[in-house]
Amino acid sequence: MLSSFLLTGLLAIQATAIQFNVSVGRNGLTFEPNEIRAARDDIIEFRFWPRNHSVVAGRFNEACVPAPSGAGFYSGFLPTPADTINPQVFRIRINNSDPIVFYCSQNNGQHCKNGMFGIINPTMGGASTLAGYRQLALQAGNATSPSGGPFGGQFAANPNTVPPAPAATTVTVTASGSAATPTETDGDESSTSGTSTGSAASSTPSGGAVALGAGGSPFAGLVVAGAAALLFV
Ligand SMILES: *[C@@H]1O[C@H](CO)[C@@H](O)[C@H](O)[C@H]1NC(C)=O
Ligand SMILES: *[C@@H]1O[C@H](CO)[C@@H](O)[C@H](O)[C@H]1NC(C)=O
Ligand SMILES: *[C@@H]1O[C@H](CO)[C@@H](O)[C@H](O)[C@H]1NC(C)=O
Ligand SMILES: *[C@@H]1O[C@H](CO)[C@@H](O)[C@H](O)[C@H]1NC(C)=O
Ligand SMILES: [Cu+2]
Repeated sequence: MLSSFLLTGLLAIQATAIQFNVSVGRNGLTFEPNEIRAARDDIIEFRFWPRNHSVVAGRFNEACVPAPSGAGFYSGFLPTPADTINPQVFRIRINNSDPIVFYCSQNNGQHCKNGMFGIINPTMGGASTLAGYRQLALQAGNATSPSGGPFGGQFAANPNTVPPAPAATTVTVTASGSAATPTETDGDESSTSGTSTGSAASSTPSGGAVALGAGGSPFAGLVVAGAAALLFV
């Protein structure tokens, strides 16, 4: 429907461009949303959360591997301290209605293999779906980052400078925070159950914002976020 609109309404393209905003690593090893229906000239803005993620345009027949011959885009890694969001966003422009798959190439925790990917303009079944890519990703080893620096997009200032207001779900949190202390010091997230609690704690600043507002203690923020992560699991 979108493509027929574009075919019949070329004059309307400029007026209808949309900016989609994708949270990178906000809730564990995730892109949110991870399915986007975008049209030519739309912008996808990737906003980076702790700890150290990237976004790479991939290929559908081989998971966690960059698109052939430098096509697509690569943000590079954007290390982001706990309880912050990265001051920079990475924006790409959509050139056509072809499906695009993207993934995070962080291998400390094998983010791609563990589900950190998304699709722009997925097909209804067939090869270009999240389910299809997931099957390949589960069998993948380490992800590949393109050689060299970022390409295929532009950096801009993040419109959000502090973690935004928390979601309402955090009201159910209780004081079961003993497992919430982050165990990593290397700046990367891990997929193992023991450390994913820690990474989830550090990558859920919305939960932290609740406790920071209520109790004023960064530690309380981690506890609440970690407990929220436990509930989420
Ligand atoms: C993306 O964020 C901008 C503000 O930075 C907002 O104007 C826009 O509506 C958002 N896009 C969507 C699809 O929500
Ligand atoms: C995968 O990446 C991790 C983290 O960079 C590294 O320690 C490990 O050696 C890599 N494994 C292989 C098979 O390259
Ligand atoms: C759109 O085209 C530009 C210019 O050729 C390119 O740099 C960019 O990577 C393309 N966008 C996507 C999403 O592939
Ligand atoms: C971010 O991750 C990349 C890839 O693993 C690594 O090379 C880089 O040193 C990391 N940066 C920080 C600050 O942890
Ligand atoms: Cu990642």
